[in-house]
Amino acid sequence: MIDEWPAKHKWSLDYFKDQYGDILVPVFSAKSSQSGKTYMSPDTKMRLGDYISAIQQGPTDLRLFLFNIFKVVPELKKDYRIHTIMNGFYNEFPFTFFGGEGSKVAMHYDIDLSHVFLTQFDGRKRVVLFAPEYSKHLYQQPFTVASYVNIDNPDYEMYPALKQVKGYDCVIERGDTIFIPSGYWHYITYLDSGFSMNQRANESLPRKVKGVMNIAAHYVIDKGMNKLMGKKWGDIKQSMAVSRAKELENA
Ligand SMILES: O=C(O)CCC(=O)C(=O)O
Repeated sequence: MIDEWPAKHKWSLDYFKDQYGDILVPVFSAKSSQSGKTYMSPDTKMRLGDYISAIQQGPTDLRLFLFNIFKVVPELKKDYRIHTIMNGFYNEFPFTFFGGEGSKVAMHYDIDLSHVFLTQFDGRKRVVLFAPEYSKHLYQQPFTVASYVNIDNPDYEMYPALKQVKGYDCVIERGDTIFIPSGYWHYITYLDSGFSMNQRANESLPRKVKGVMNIAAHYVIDKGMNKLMGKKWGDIKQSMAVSRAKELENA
């Protein structure tokens, strides 16, 4: 997918550290995916160079997430091309994702229901995918695009419907692009420190509308209730997810 891009041979953690080490970036830790006041908020800001040095030094959960570096450094746009494999690419939202060895991206699907083309530039990443049909089996957290299950250490007693799930398990490395179809659940583990960039496409108007409604439910209802009720809201959502999956347990 990226043979024609200058970025294929140019971009690496060291290159970004040398060239753009001074820019300030929002850094997330694993805390940001837990219920409560800090839900989906960055923990701190750091210089990109310091952040890259930190992830190169060893395992850490610090991540740059949905970071549009191209807004801060527009000259980087010269290094990649918008894919032409299908219609509907959003030219203005190429996001980057950085993480250290051992970082995990909790199981989720993309809230706007775009198709995602995720390209790896440094390090390796394990990507596990499940089809949207498995949302109940994966105990989707109500009003969000997240799941309660931990597939590294599955709790089949708490989440028995998970036993019926089948998915895809693969590793991407420098130069690879993985296609994540709209609504597919993905769980990502950084096998090395590294980074990737995604391009998103949505060629369907009904799916775009559904995506906007997802965003509204998440930002208005879920974020609001997290602020108002904190952990209690988290408990309510978890029991909703368990009762939704009950009907599947004996299927
Ligand atoms: O690679 C990552 O860190 C996350 C990527 C992701 O979740 C996405 O592209 O939707």
